[in-house]
Amino acid sequence: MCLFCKIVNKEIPANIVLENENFLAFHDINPKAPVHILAIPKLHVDSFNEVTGETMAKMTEFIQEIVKEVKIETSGYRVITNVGDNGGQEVKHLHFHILGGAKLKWGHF
Ligand code: DGP
Repeated sequence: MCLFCKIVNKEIPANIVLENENFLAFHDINPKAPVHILAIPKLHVDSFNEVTGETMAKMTEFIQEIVKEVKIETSGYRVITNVGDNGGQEVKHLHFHILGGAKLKWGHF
């Protein structure tokens, strides 16, 4: 079972921000910004390459709930999903990084 599936199953602890039937959000263990949350589908999907439009529609609403919950909706934030080697994806379970709480830098190569 993959690392994030273990977090879904509560076999590995995580600092949970929001949870519903289909999705889970928790603080990144190695934050790259003052706010750094990961949003994942509970059902395993390898990456953005495989996700369905149906799941993405629900994921969008879930991420919108998260940014309201942690009060970064108006100050601004960034949503990123890394895919594959060039994208720098380390954990092979689809996750969206939600970064905020400070002015973020841009440019990655
Ligand atoms: P990515 O490089 O896009 O696959 O990002 C994986 C992220 O997952 C990375 O920012 C660190 C985070 N991470 C890795 N292991 C754990 C863990 O056990 N718990 C938590 N909360 N985050 C983790």
